[in-house]
Amino acid sequence: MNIEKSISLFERAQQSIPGGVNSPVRAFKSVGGTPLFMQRAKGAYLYDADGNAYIDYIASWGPMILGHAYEPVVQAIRGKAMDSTSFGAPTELEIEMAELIISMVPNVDLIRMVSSGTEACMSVIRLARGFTGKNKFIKFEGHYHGHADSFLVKAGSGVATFNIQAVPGVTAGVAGDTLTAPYNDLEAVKKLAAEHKGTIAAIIVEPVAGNMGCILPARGFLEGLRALCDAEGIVFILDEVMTGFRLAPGGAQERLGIRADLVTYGKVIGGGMPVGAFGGRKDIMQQIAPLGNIYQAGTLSGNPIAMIAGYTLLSELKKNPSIYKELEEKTIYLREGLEAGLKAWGQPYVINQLGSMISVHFSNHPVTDFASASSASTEAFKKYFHAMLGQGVYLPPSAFESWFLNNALTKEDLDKTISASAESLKQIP
Ligand code: KE4
Repeated sequence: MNIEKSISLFERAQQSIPGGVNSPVRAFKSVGGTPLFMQRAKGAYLYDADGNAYIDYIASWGPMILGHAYEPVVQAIRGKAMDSTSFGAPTELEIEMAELIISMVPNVDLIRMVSSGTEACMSVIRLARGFTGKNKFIKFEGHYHGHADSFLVKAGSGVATFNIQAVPGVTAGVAGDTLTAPYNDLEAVKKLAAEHKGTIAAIIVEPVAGNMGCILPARGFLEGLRALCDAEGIVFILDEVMTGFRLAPGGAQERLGIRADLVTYGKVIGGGMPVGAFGGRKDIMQQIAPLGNIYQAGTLSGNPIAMIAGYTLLSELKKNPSIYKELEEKTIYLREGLEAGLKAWGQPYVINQLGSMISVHFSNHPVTDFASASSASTEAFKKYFHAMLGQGVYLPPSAFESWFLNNALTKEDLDKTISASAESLKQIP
C-alpha cells in the first residue's frame, strides 16, 4: 500500500505539532509505523491522503455511529452555519437538545453542555465534591475519563497504551485524592470505602469499559457500586462518554438497567462535533452556577453548529431505535466470523463484546480488568493491526481501545473484515 503522502505529512506535522498529532492515541506509537493522514470519509470508509480506502472500526473513537458524512447531519451543519457559528448567548436549540436528551435518558433531570468528555468528567467530580463536601473519589484502573489531572492516575486509553505510570505535572496533592481499585472487584471498592469512610465524594466508572479494550461489567458489579453509594452517601457517576447513545437510546443505563446519580456524555452526542455534557439528579445539578456556587463554564458550550449536529444525530437514533438491534446483529456477525478465524489459527484469544463495542485480546485467560488486559500480547496485536491495515481494515492503533461499529457497515464489509482477519492471523507466528 502506498502511503508516501502520509509519510511526508507526518514529517511535516512534527515540525509544528507535538508528535505530529493533536491527540496521542493517533500517533501509532504503540503499534509502530506512520500514522495515516485521512483526507475524507463516507459511510463506513475512510480515505487517506494517498487515496487508500479503509473499512473504519474507530468511528472517530465512537461518534460516527451512523457512518461518516451522514447526510442529515451534513445538511443540518451546512444550514446552521449560515446563521453564524457562535453567539455566546443562550439559544432555543440548546433547550431542544437538552429536552431531547432528557426524553431519551429517564433519570437526567437537568443537563449542562460542555465541549468535550474531559470537561464533562472533570465537572461532575467538582460537582460531587461541592455537593457532598468531601474530597476523594474512586476511579478504576484502566478507566479513562479524559485528561484532567485527577483522572491521570492508573488511567486507560493513551495513558495505558504508552504505559505512563505517573504523569509529570499531576501533583501529589491532586493525585492523593484519587483512589483506584481494579474494575469488577467490588470487595476492593468496599475496602477502600471503609478505609476512607466519610471522605469519598464519588465513584466514577465506565459502565462498559472501553479504554483497555472492551471489558464488560461482572454480574452484580455495578449494582454493588450503586448499593455502596446509597449506603455511604457517595455520588454514583456513570461515565457514558463512550456508551451513551451507543449501547441504547438511554445508553448503558437502559441497556444494563442501572441508574446513576450523575452521568457524563460525549462522542455520539456531538455527531462528530466537539460536544460533552453532564447531567442527572436535580438536587445535585442545581448546585452548578449560576444556580449554585459550583462554578463551571465554557465559551463554546452549546455551540449552535455542535448542537445541530448532535441534535440531528440523536433525533435519528431516537426515531429509529431498531438501529441498535441492527448494530448489535452486525457486531455479533463480525464476532462470530472473527472467532471462526481465530479458532482455526489455534492460539489463545479473547473477544469481548456488547452492543457495537468489541475488542480482540491475544490472551490465554479472560480479560476482565486492567491487569488481565495488560497481560495480553501487545506484540501479537501490533502484528495483527498492521496486517489488517495492509488489507484495508482500520482498527484502533492500540490494544487498549475498544473497536466501534457504525451502521453504514454492510455484510460485504463485515465479510471483507472477517477474511482479512483470517489472513492477518497467518502472519502471527
Ligand atoms: P474527550 O475529552 O476525549 O472528548 O473525552 C474523554 C473521555 C472520557 N470518558 C471516556 C469513557 C472516554 O473514552 C473518553 C475519551 N476516549 C478516548 C478514546 N479512548 C478519546 C480518543 C483520544 O484520546 O484521542
